Amino acid sequence: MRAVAEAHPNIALAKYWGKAAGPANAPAVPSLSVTLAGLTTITEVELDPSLQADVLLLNGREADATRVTSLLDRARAHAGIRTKARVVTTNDFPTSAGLASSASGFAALAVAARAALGLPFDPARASDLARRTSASSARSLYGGFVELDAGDGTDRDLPAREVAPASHLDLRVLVAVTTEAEKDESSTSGMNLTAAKSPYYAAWLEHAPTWYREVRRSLLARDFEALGVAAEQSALAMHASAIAAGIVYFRGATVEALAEVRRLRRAGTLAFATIDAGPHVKVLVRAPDEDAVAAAMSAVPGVLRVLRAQPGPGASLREPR
Ligand code: 2P0
Repeated sequence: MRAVAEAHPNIALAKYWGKAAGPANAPAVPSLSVTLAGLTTITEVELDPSLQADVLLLNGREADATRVTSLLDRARAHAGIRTKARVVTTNDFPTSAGLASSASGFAALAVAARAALGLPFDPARASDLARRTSASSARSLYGGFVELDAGDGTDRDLPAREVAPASHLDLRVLVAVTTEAEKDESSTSGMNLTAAKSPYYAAWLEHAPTWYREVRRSLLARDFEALGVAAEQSALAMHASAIAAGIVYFRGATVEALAEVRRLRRAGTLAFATIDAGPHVKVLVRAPDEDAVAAAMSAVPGVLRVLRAQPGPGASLREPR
């Protein structure tokens, strides 16, 4: 009746942007991400027969439970149980600001909800469950480097899968935080507007699989430079397609941080940028360059602070307190 799970955000190296045709919230393009240690969501699900509707407490405040209920309804249908739930979830990093808190949130929710309903721990089943509410969250079920295929227009199961373990590459991800404010355009609405209005969306759909394949190849070859080049291209092309539809996630400090990453590269440091549906810049570096690049990014005008993360574990169950 009660279970607690923990999950970590993931950062896509090859981006998902746009949904496949069909009802199942499947991506239009394949993506490949790294799950991060050091940033954590903890979610408790408690079934409570006295509740008339699901209740969500997000970082101590009651929040809209619509998407939580969509995931819980699927899990409840699978378990043959109708009881509503109280969901208490906390992040130790800024929520809703392009740091993929929805990814760790729905991954933790899928694991905790299945356990509270008496279903066995099963990462693939939890990944498919999470994906149907938030596609990027499917990748946070697994640790290390993780991929998610594009949908094929059917309702078949589509879980993510591990490509390589966290220990595969000595990658560090430095998150240059540019604002504490919540973003004004959600990922779902941003990508749907891009699909509807951007003259470059077709070009994104055409080229995204090429960057995904190059990210995958260079990752498996441990070719950090080729990986960084392809990851940065994937992110900038995703944003270019969105910007052409009027969806601009960048702020001034985002552009300053991008310029600093390029300056570091000209000076001989292998640093590459990726940006999600928010204004923060995530810098990909190798472990020996971490301290110097973190110091350089901290000095960029408008960068508030720099979070440090590295490849980490997938979602798991915890002992309820
Ligand atoms: C990604 N993003 O691959 C891309 C890059 C943000 C930018 O997946 O509509 O919350 O819930 O499936 O998964 C964030 O979007 O979107 C995301 P929905 P989601 O990480």
